[in-house]
Amino acid sequence: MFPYPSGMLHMGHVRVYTISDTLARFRKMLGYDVIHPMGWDAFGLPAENAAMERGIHPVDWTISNISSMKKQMERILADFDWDREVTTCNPDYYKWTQYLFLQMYKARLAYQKEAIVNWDPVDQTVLANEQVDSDGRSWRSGAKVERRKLKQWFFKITNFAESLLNDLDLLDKWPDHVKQMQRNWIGKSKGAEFDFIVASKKSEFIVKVFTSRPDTIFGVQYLAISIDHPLLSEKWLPQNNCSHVLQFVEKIRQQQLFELNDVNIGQGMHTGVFAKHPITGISIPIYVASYVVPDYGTGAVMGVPAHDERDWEFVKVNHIISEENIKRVIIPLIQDNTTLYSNKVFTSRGILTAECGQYAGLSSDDAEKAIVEDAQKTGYGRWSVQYRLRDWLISRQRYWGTPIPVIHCAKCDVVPVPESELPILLPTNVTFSGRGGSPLKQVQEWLNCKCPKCQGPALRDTDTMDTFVDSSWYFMRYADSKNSNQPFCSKKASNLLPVDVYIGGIEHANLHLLYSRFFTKFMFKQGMYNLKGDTTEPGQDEPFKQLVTQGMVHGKTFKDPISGRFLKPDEVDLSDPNKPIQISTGITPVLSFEKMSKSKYNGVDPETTINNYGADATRLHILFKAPVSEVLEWEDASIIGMQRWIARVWRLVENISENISENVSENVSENVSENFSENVSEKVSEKISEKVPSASNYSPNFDLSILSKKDKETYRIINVTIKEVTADYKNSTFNTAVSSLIKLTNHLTSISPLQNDNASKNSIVDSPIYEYGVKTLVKMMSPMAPSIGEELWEILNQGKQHTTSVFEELWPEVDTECLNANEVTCVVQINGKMRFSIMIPSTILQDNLSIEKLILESENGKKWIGKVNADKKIKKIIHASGGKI
Ligand code: ANZ
Ligand code: ZN
Repeated sequence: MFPYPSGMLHMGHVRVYTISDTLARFRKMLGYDVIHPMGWDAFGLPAENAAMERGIHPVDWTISNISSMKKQMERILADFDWDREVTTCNPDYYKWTQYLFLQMYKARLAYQKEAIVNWDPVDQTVLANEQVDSDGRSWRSGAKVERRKLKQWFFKITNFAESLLNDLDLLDKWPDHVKQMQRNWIGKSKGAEFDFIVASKKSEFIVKVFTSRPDTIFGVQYLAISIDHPLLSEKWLPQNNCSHVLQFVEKIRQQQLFELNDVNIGQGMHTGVFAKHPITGISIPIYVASYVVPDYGTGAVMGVPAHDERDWEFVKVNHIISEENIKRVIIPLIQDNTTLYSNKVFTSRGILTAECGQYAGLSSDDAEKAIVEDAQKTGYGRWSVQYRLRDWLISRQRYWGTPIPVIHCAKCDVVPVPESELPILLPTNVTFSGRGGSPLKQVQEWLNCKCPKCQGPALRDTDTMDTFVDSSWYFMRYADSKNSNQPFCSKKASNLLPVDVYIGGIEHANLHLLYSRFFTKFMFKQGMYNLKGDTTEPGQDEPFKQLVTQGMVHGKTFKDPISGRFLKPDEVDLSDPNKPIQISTGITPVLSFEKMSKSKYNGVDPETTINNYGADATRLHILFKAPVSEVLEWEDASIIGMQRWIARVWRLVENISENISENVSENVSENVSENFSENVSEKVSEKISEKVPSASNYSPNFDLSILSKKDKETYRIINVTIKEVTADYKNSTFNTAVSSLIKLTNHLTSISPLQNDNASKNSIVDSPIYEYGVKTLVKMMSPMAPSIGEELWEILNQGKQHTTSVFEELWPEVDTECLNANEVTCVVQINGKMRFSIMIPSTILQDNLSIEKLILESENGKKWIGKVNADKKIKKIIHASGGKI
């Protein structure tokens, strides 16, 4: 996920881009043609706020932030394809965002309507529902959100609700909890709609209700409508009651204006209007109630107090009926007198009571079907599916965004800007007052234009798009970032997409990821790309094959144990890292790891870390300290551990290099290297064209058959490590990859010739297996620690004329044949007593005669068997599980 150019890379960025960079380098070494692009989600409010606070134009602020963040990305050694860079605030990009808006408009998926919107009084703009948290506060400014009625642009994402929901099942490489969050967000609800008729002398009004429990229809004792319901008019409200009711509605509206989500369930008032129950004909009172959501379902609810907690509460608070008059129409399947109705409300499904006429005795499931089917025949009801998902409100009354390419003409109404006139550029001479509406309204020469249809005077739309529109298609642009004729070339996009691995924070589970899926489905439907040449194959309109959600980075936090106050760094004595002391009191502060924030004094600046420990150790720490999806507890002590590991690998390499330069004849090493690199480059080109991930690339330059027993074991350990580490990289389990590589380092250190006092330096050169091990180790650590990897690779190849980058090498190949242990333990019993054990080569496991021979010829064999058994005969060979004998 590309970043917002705030100007500073924080630890979260460092984590996500370390993960993606490591994966990209690994896949390149496997032979893939990897695209590892980067861009900037560069529109948005902070740039405008900076303009107001500091008098810098948003363009300048953004560009300077991008350039400093780019430098920081280089410092963490992230190898991005900068030639594909995408910046959403550049006209060459937003031209195509505007183009996509026009395509949406043509497809009738972009429309304008008056709507009650969430208004952020601090940022002076409209927010999407998704940008308001459960406290009713703006996700950005933190201000309590108000509600206002304004004309706004929407994208009809609800048209895609069904495929956005169903296609989640195709995303088998997405975390389940993210898919579940999207399912909940889309919120599909199956139920039925019933018509309750309000009849007056002159005409009738149908109050439609949506219910997820049609089986409870006989238990309806009131209806509740939202404060926006059309029944709330002078025409329908009884005269004596009308002003009273409308006053109440206004009161609720005012309350909701300021307390969006603190809606009191109990607030309701009888409208004085009654409706006829569609089956029983009983007269049902209609209430206006604050709990009914205006834009969900039909904005009206059938109240069933016996079987819904909220309805129970509502009738009690509003004294609609007394408790003994509550009509129970569902009873539990298994009746137990003690529990029956002991909780008063019975919300489960069950059996319909005698009150339910012809449906009495049916189960909830059967009754539901029968009731709705009968209703459908008669016409007073029907099956209905509702989604919680709303259309996407994309208008923002701000300057720093993509202008909506629409013109308003007094004669022709809304006229889209002709595609040939794109982009509609943002004017640059604007003033930022921060008060009321978009600064674009003030720029007269920009605002006034000609109507493309009638050529008369007209006005530009002064809204800009939600920045989530910009980020809903940027991954497609990476496929063809310099195209000036189209958003992207269909063929290029078809070849490259979907994105193989998409990495980013869980906070985007509902917003960005849903919008991107919607845009991708739309672009696919428009025929803008086609992955398989066959449009019917499912899943082609999904943007991201695999999703990795990285966990947060938490900082070490110290609290005063008495006051609970967060302590500043200079208030804690850390001279003994295991025993921190609060300087003022001399006691041990409370230690925890928490989300980094200024108020907790626990932030860690990536620059400082890199200056202190280097980028390689920083990256290794990030990858080693926690699995990618989990919280990472930032601790400098563990970076030091990574530094030490690097130093140990360095020593392993130096062991060889000293000898390479001293002892290896130039000629030999050159020949080897030439053959070697020829091989490699051939394989790379072959693989890139085929996109096939594995081919043998390295035949160690020694004869396996003449290796000593010890070397054979080392060879096996190296190959087991290759196998494990390769799988770890593929699964993004970098923490265990580091563990395995450290284990290999330990082993290589233990056999290192320098470890051996009496070994001459020459013995190193006599140990090609050691060299093979060290080279393999360096290659496999390189994607995680790229600069040290390059450096060590260069040292290892000192003798060569042309040293290549380690990233031009192919990933080490596993020799699967050697993976099993070479020997198995054979336990020898003599006359029922265990006497000794002996190692048997795995190659002769099936050959009992050879096993016998080995046993009898062994020292223990001669000693024991010769003693008790003159014939030296072995009675039985038993092969136990696990290869034991
Ligand atoms: C009668 C009933 C009886 C209900 C019962 C529930 C239990 P979901 O699953 O979320 O779709 N409802 C419908 N529209 C509403 C609105 N605009 N605002 C507030 N509540 C609304 O929930 C559907 C249920 O929520 C509907 O089923 C309705 O109450 C209520 F034993 O109808 B029910
Ligand atoms: Zn016109």
